[in-house]
Amino acid sequence: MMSRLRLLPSLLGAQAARLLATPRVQVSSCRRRSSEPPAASPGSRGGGVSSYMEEMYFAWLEDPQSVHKIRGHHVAQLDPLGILDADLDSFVPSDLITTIDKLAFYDLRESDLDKEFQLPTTTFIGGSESTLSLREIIRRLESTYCQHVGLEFMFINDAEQCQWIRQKFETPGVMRFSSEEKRTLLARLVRSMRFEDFLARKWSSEKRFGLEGCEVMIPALKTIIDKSSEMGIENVILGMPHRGRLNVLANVIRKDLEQIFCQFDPKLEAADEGSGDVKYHLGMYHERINRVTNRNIALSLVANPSHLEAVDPVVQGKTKAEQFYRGDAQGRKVMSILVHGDAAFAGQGVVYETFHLSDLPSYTTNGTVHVVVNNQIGFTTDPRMARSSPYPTDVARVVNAPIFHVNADDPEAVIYVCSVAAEWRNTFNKDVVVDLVCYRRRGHNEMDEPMFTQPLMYKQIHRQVPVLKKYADKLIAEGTVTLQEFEEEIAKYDRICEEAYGRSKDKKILHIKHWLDSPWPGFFNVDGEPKSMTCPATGVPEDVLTHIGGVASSVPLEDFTIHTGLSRILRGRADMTRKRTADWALAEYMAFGSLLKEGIHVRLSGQDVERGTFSHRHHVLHDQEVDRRTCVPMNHLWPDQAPYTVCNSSLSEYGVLGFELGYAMASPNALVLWEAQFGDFHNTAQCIIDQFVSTGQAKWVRHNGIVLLLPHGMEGMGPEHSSARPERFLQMSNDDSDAYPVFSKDFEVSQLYDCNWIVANCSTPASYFHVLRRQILLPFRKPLIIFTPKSLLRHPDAKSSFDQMVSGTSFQRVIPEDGAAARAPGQVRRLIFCTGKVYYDLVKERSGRGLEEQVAITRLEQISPFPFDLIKQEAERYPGAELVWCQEEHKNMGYYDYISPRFMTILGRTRPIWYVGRDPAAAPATGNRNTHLVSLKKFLDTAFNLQAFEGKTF
Ligand SMILES: Cc1ncc(C[n+]2csc(CCOP(=O)(O)OP(=O)(O)O)c2C)c(N)n1
Ligand SMILES: *[C@@H]1O[C@H](CO)[C@@H](O)[C@H](O)[C@H]1NC(C)=O
Ligand SMILES: *[C@@H]1O[C@H](CO)[C@@H](O)[C@H](O)[C@H]1NC(C)=O
Ligand SMILES: *[C@@H]1O[C@H](CO)[C@@H](O)[C@H](O)[C@H]1NC(C)=O
Ligand SMILES: [Mg+2]
Repeated sequence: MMSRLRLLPSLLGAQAARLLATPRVQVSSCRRRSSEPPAASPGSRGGGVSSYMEEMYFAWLEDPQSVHKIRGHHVAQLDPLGILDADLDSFVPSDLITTIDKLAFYDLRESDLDKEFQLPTTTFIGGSESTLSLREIIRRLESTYCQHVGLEFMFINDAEQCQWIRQKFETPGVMRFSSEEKRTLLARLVRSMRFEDFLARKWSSEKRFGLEGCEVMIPALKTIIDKSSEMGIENVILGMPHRGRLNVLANVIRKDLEQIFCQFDPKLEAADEGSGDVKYHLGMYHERINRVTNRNIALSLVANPSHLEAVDPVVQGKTKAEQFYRGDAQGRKVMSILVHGDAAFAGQGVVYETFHLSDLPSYTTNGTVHVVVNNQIGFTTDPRMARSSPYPTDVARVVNAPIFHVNADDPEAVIYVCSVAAEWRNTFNKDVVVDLVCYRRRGHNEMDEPMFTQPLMYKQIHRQVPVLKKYADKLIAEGTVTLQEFEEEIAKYDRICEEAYGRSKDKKILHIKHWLDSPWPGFFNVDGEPKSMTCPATGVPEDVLTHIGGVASSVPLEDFTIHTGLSRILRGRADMTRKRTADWALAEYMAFGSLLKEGIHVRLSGQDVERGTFSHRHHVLHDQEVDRRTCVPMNHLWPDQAPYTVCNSSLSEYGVLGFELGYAMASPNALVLWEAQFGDFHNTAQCIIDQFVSTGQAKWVRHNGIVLLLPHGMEGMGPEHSSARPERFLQMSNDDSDAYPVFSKDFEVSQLYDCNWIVANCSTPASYFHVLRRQILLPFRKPLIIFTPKSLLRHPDAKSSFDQMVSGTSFQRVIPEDGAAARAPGQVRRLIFCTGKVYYDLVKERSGRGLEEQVAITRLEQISPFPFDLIKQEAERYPGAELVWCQEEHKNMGYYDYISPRFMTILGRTRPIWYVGRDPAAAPATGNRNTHLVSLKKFLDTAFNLQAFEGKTF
């Protein structure tokens, strides 16, 4: 017996172990069964020092409780079907007293059950009583921890938080509801269920991913919102997958039913731009009065792609931005709710990435309520094949979030759990998970036959009484409502649906703009069109440049010691400013700084962006003497400037890019940039790029001005780090390669308006400066992808004069040759088009060969949308020249496949555009430095070999 008792303290955790050392509990009438009587000691009863044995007795008493708190959820009755164990294991922990025979584990006998014990002060099960019989203790613990609610929280490191949860659930009678509350709950269940029924009746063959089997999700979400509104929340941002989404739009967000029904009617013609999306992906924004709290509440559901969980970081980013614009630094006004499927929550890595953002200062939203629709199936896959963790929710344990499992067929338990979850979020400002253990009444969608794969489960499901009926029967039996009242409630909602359906029939056109998740009031005109179709010049007055240069090269705080290496860099910046030039880092400073001056918030996020991967940026200065004392000079430019945020992110691309995209979604008046550590790392965020950045506007109308900075390029650093895969971005660009464009007056802007995104590889700091500023000066928003350099950061020729940045100057999509060749274009034998840093190699090679008069070199700064107009001008200026495209990437990569048909189109197929660059290859670059240089030399040779293409046909 001794040995078993010795084990116990290790089960109790640090807090209980401390209690053990100073027992506050006294054993009242407990028979000691130890073979040895305790050493003659005054014991705690006597108030003296407690003996080891007494501590053991205390453990013996305290332990049944600890075990319930820690392991009760394993035996809780969570599955409404009664067939699966929510933790995938039917094992009953041997130390958990659930039945009388388990008493033996503690060397207790049945007769002990009626002994009275003094309750420790840490428990709440006694309510106002301080002693209970062991029988009653066990009963109460079971009813708290082992019935329809399974609580996982004892892993939380904070004792106060654990006690808070114990109080919420252990206190006797917490789950009692007033009849008013019960009637509201019933009415909400009626809406939830009858909405799905209505859709099923009217459109029996349409996919809608119904909520049947988890109808309780509607009252669950509404409870979370009500409770949060009561605690001061004014804006809730929701992200959720397909299941039950239409129901949420109708009954939680309260979108007009007729708008939803319209989406089912294929006869409607669309009235807006964009290809649209299926109805169960669209977003929504709605402001209304919360009927329970009588306060204003804004609700938005963020549009999302099919890719499960991809929307999670996007919702968090949007939430963070809404908090930022409201000055809600504590997260007391704006919060997010994320709904998940069980299979996706466990399986998708972005869930983990999103959790890891939850407590980082620049990424936290001060707590999210997660709701898992745990229908114990993912499409056709059983949980046992879908995860290795006991619960689908275990991922949340990494951030110490409490996890409340609840049987979805017990609506009152669900409502209680949700209200505690909302209270937790708004008390501790941390994440919390509600796991609704439910079932899926139909197949994956309404067309699917689930009996193929889950025959027994579905036999049980067919026998299952719907939760609405069960709950209505209960309330009728207890006399809370009458059958007649219940039937009237149903009839009332059915009538609402029918009427809306009638109205929806009259609609002829469908406005996707009703489905915007983030309205930008005032940015567009009333028809949702840009207020103009021109872009002002992007240069700024010289004194602004000089002022920013001054701040960028100084330390605005007193008594602040910076690293000597950094002093050198700052002196370099001062020097450049005096000489009226800017390098890459300084030009970026000036772009950001000038926008901040104009009231535009700038946020730069990504791994190590504060310093910059290549140690060129240094936006955050660190005091070398004082730990963690930092200074961001960019925030000391002007007293009334907009705030600048620069933040090193976690080591994530998918999560962080999604987050910044969501941040950019909230307002058009911010420049939001995400920088990859090296450009090619963007591919781990490919889902956000494909599903949101490239296609978001076409699917959901919402513009987005996010900027992706993808640094490095072909610098001989091996297969990785060399190419950010421009070919992929270009392939997804939607400008037509074969249509000869109409050159209107504002061709540049209208082309930008029509495109899905902008792709640029700048060759000068000024070009980078202008393209960043144009991003905000445009009367609409488009994502911008910039391939940013490494070698040009310090290249002596890659500097720009202030003359190229002052008022009146603008972004140049194409920088034409301006040397000797341009002065006598008729003599020019070859015109090389290129982009980015290879320009400098070409110029050097040309001058080495003395070919300045024969060969012209023109740079494309913006590659997509393709500058047809300027390319045409350039080509026509050199009528006798051979046209060459030169790139550093391999032939099957880079820009060639994109530019080649566009050159053909604009030249009317009269002149070929020859390829100069590396041969096709599988890997983006070689790992061998020598091979890199040899292949560079080889293509430079071809570029200036004026006979290279003689006699070749195209
Ligand atoms: C990233 C991703 N992979 C695969 C799919 C295809 N798919 C759609 S629903 C689904 C099952 C989802 O199961 P669960 O998350 O449990 O949600 P439920 O449908 O059960 O509500 C799958 C695999 C998807 N939509 N997204
Ligand atoms: C919200 O998060 C911020 C940033 O980490 C933190 O400073 C603040 O204290 C948090 N607020 C609350 C109420 O926890
Ligand atoms: C951010 O990363 C840079 C390295 O690029 C580092 O110098 C800086 O200290 C980091 N900032 C913080 C706050 O950790
Ligand atoms: C930009 O394009 C040029 C030309 O191919 C290339 O040398 C450079 O590496 C590219 N830059 C980046 C960052 O990919
Ligand atoms: Mg599921």
